[in-house]
Amino acid sequence: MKSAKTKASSVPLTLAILTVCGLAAAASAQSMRDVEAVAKERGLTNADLIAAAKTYLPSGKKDEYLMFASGGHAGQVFVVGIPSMRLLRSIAVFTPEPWQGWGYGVGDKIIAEGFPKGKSNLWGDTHHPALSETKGDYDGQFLFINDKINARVAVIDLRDWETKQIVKNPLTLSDHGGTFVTPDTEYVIEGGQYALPWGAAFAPIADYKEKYKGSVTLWKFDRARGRIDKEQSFAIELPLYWHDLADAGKGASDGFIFLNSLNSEKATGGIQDKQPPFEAGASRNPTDFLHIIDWRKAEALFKAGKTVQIEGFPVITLETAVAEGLLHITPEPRSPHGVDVTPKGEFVVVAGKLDPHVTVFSIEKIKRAIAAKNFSGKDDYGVPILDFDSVVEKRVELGLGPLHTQFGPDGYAYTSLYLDSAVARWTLGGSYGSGTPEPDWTVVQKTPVHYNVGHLAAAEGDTVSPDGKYLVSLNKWAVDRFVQTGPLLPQNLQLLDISSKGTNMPVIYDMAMGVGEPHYAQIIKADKINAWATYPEVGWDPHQQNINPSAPKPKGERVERGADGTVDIYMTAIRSHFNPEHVYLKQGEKVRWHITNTERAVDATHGFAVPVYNITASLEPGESVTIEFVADTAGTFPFYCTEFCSALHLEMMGYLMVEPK
Ligand code: CUK
Ligand code: CUA
Repeated sequence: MKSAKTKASSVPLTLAILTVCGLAAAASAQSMRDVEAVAKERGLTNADLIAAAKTYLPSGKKDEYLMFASGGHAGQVFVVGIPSMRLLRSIAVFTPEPWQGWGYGVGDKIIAEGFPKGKSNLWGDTHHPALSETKGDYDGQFLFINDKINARVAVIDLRDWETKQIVKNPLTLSDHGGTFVTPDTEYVIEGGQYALPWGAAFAPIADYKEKYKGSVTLWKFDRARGRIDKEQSFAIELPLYWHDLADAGKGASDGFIFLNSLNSEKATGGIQDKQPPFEAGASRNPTDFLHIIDWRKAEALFKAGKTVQIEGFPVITLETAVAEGLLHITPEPRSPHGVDVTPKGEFVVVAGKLDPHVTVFSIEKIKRAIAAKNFSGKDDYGVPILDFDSVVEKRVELGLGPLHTQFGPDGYAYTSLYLDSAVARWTLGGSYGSGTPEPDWTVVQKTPVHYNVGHLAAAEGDTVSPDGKYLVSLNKWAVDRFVQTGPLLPQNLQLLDISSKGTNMPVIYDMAMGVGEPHYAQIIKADKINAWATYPEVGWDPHQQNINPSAPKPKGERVERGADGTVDIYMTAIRSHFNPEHVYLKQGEKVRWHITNTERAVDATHGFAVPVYNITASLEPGESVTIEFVADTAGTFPFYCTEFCSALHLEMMGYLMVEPK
């Protein structure tokens, strides 16, 4: 196997320079000499120059793809342009973020919708973003993301890139098998992770087998409203294994959810009492269980009312799931992590962290085994176990620590190798086999990455029509790749060029991500997203995605005191003033401060910030917001615009004067 380490190739330097400049034979001798001089001075090889030419975007040129990456325990989403690997935006989700004005007067109610057990919680642990799909392809309309720490799911509208909804799962804390969408975004799947008593109620570990539960939740998505419809959502009780990643079937496997698990040992840890720790106890068995769930059957049962209410939420019990034949399991080796469905849906690729192989299951064989009741037994909960040998298509040895798999358009699959710190390109068989020059089910190339890769994201690489071209390796460690940034290092996101077949799959860019730990990411063609440049009309309420008839308008600025003692302030913002500029309140008054940015120019965003009161808002052109607070602190407070919006931006201010009682 050839190493793809980017070292000087045998391409003559001048040829590389010609490629870089795109000048072909007409290139002036002078510009060739200029490039040669820069390359020499900076110690750049031919491969470096080619990588630069593939990734560099001159000022004003735009990226071909957008990567929506989770932010790990930063609790946000990060959006990166490809191939430039420039961080274009963060999208505030579970964690307040002052620049976007999220959680400091605006968005607070959405964040609070997701508070667990009624307690304030101002961060999240985002893992798996899911772009909305139509017929199994990204449609660019919505993005979903899970919060692993508190089992929450957020909905982001990709017209204005703002979080619109956060739902808290009432059954559990900690989810990991989310978010994944069914092929037409009928449901957003959220698999739980660590087994817990329902509602995370108290139960001693001695009651583990009796009281602790597993579950997967299907959140119904109402595309017209752009919201999850909690009333049409339900969950399925699962054995108390720890559930890990999930994927939705498509094409040949449409209608199924695949959810893998660990800790089939039902280990309960207890290192402090000299019991085997979880890390040993939960990885003893050579296999765990892949769960195969027929979600259409489950939906029919839910609609027929065959659920029980748990924590106020409809749940199909494990007993019902088994009796109705909607849940099957099959062994999967060893300490499984990733489960990924191939583009046409005919195979399911499972990677076990402690097994050098990926195991490829065939949906045809799974369907046949279910129909023929070809079971090798039942687990402790009566769930039928499909005979392993009769559902496996192939086991392909890739290397150490395989985790996650993505796909290309041509029959290639790409799997991250955590322990090897490499990305493996290998060939699928079946109907994909003809797309590659190499034989089916073989490793073609392993490109080293720096270091400890987790997920991979290939361009549209988990859809029904992957694009190929680019793949990003989301590496957990950076070690020696960047200037030392103190003991806490950024993540290293490495861009690989996967446009050629065979062994040519070089790393062409290292991007330092110093704001969070992206787990998963999805890469979408940039022109599929129709983002607004400004809000459609002045007085737009982003929460309703509609015009707010009572939004402040020019000449309608005023302060009104209601009979109930609530003060409504109607304010407009335009370069370079707020109106009104003087606001008097009495200590203790309840305030609703409405502000409209009446600008129509692209990028004419104004900020609005009030000291002491912990208020900061970002008002994009046309946007209208309402900030509610109690004027509990007397004093004089200069409020001002936080965006440098014009030459007289510093003058865009006013005084809030709160008179003491
Ligand atoms: S997980 Cu982080 S590398 Cu949460 Cu998808 Cu595998
Ligand atoms: Cu408006 Cu600065």
